[in-house]
Amino acid sequence: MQDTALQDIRSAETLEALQAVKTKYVGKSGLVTKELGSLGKLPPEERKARGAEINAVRAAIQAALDERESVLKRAALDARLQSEAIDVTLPGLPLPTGGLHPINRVYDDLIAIYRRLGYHVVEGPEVEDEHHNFEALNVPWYHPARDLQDTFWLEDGRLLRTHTSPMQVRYMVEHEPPFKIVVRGKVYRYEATDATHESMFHQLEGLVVGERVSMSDLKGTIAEMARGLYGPSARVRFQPSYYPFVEPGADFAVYWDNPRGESKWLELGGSGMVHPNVFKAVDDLREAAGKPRVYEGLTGFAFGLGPERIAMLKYGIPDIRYFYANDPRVIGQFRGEL
Ligand code: FA5
Repeated sequence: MQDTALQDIRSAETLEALQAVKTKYVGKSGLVTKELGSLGKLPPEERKARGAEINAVRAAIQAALDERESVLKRAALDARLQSEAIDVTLPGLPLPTGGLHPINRVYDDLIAIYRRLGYHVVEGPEVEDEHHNFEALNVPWYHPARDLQDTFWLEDGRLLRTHTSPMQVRYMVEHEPPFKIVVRGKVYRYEATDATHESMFHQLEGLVVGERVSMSDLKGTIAEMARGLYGPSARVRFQPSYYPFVEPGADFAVYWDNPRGESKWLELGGSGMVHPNVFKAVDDLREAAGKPRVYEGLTGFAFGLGPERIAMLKYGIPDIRYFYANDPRVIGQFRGEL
């Protein structure tokens, strides 16, 4: 029996087959177990020798079973590892990814241009006080220009900045000239919205202060920006305009060969030479903070523009309100492109 059992064990190819062999010989009603059970029928003098014999057979079978089991188990594990092996060189599954919002892309383009021109990029608070948003920018409380930018007021008397220009004041109070900065950020106006006007939108503000900074520096800078955005064919146009914090002031527009075939002058923003009253207000604030007056007598230019207008044309978005309605059909078009 031992030989046939060992033969059976050797030829068991799977753990299930081995289990069947085990049951056949050493299971509850297996052949060896039965032999042991029948010892009682033997004459007492034969029992001991026969018992030892069967136990030896059982031990040999059990040892063979254990060994075969560990061999089969290792083989099964190897097979599993083989079949479940991960090929790390296979391309991954395409997962839905986010993407940069079109306004951020336009900001990135603009900021890359200005960094190339040596500008620092700064940001400032969206909650402002009247002094920085209006007074220090030469817009006294009785000035009709306040009506040009209707304001969201907070209960504590502060406000949501209506433009990024208050950062001109904040930066100059903290830093000494010469410098070149651009400011990026959100601005807010209490106004009826339409296809080209939102109550929350963005601005990029520029400010350059130094000795003999001139209007032609301003024009050259805006032209450089236009060419950076739209290529060498871009042209810029300046038209006189009024902003209390600059003198003279000018609106600027860009014209270029638009691949969409809708070439027209794109009104981008306002600009001008920093008004002497702004420099004076800055020096007053500096003096109050124990800092030297360093701005009076200098010149500088400033500009402010809305990236929404650029993005609308660039991406063919007909209504500014689409940018912030969180409609996945709009935002989804910019997925994965970074
Ligand atoms: C200003 O806000 C001035 N601070 C710009 C400036 C800076 C002038 C420095 C001179 C020197 P204005 O209100 O025109 O100006 O706004 C500037 C630009 O913001 C506009 O040309 C337009 O592109 C954008 N803009 C204004 N209002 C809205 C609006 N409701 N929705 C979307 N974009 C707007």
